[in-house]
Amino acid sequence: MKKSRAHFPQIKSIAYEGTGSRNPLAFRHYNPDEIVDGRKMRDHLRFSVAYWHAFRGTGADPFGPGTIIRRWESGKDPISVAKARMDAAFEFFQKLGNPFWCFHDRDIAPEGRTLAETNRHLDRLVAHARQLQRATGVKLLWGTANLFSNRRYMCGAATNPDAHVFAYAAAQVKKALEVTQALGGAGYTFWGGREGYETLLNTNLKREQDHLAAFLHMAVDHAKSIGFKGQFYIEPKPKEPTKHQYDFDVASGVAFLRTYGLERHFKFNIETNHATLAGHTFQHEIEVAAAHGMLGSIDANAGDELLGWDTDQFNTNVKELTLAMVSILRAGGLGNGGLNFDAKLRRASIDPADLFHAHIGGMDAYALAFKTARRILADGRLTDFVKQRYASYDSGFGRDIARRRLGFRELNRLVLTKLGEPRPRSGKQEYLENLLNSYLHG
Ligand code: XUL
Ligand code: CO
Repeated sequence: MKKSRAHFPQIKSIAYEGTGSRNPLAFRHYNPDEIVDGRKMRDHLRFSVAYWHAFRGTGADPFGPGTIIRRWESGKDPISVAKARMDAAFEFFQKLGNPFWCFHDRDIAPEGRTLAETNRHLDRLVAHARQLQRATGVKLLWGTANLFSNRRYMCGAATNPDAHVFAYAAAQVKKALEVTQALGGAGYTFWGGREGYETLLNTNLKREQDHLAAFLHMAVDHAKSIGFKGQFYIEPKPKEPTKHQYDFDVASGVAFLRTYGLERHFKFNIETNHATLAGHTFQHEIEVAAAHGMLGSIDANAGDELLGWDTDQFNTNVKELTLAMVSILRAGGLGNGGLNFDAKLRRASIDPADLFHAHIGGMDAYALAFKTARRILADGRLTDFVKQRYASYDSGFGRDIARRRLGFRELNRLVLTKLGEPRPRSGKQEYLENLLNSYLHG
């Protein structure tokens, strides 16, 4: 650990200094040790850093190569570079104070010439990660496999028209699951990668979905056979990289999992920017998952409403996050999931300190949202309003409707003989928007 401390020499550990602080490298709202409902705030929010953005992102875009140059990337031997990068990452985690991290297999170790060589590289870096986890106390929130960057996966992995590619992907995920287990991962994520299509001219949609389900069943079976107890997540995204991704949004994910008998084994990892791309709010996706008892974890980021792609920005929109937090807390929290910053620096944010500013901002925004959401729920006016709105289903014929004890015939008779014309009642949206603002801004 001594050597690794040199990677961010200019930055000290980030402390909570409260809202009076003018120190940009301090938390103003996130106080990890503050006890809320008998638990530390760090254990409520379970922040995680995404290795792929924070330590593999370079600021590259379709118009130019990377702009973000890191000192530890300069070595010649790829394994030594991977180790130095990981040292830098764990120094960053320690200074930031995030209790968790997440990675793809290929983020942490380079591919070799064969799968066997790739696995050997991975084993060396996993051994290194295990040491660093032990030394710092940082834990793995979830692992995953990169089934989308290599050329072999250009037409998908589990949905590839070539069974050979399916088999290769299966071998890769087998190893990724074992590695996640070896590092004590609390979960494992399946994001769709290139599981989708560009054109139906060359695609058998039904077969591809059947194959994806077969793949996920194999993953469930393998996890069982090795005793991996972590939570499996599906991370929906409607498009990008493919024109149409099969795990379009939470609702289509629920339908897919139920159709193929997989619903007991999966929850959802909901990414804010993916919700935006699907034409939903973040809160909508959380509510749909919660309605099915399948809210798992969050990829905490933001998109740009003016752009049609995954911009993966750090989210500082406290209003959006407060509404999300209301829904998360109402659903009973994230359990073994967490808030993983699947977010990257802008291309021009090239200073090492920018990586801290980005995560501090995201953590503070979530902490403030968490506190505000708790106030909203404790105050109860919003909850009561919604409860009252549906009160007619709590008794009498309304309760009989909800319990499916009445049919059209009975209701028809009831309306004709007794109820007559309903009296419309205001939805009061503007009043509620003002109420929300009063919690946010006083
Ligand atoms: C891509 C994305 C992924 C997953 C993990 O849009 O969100 O980084 O979170 O594979
Ligand atoms: Co993500």
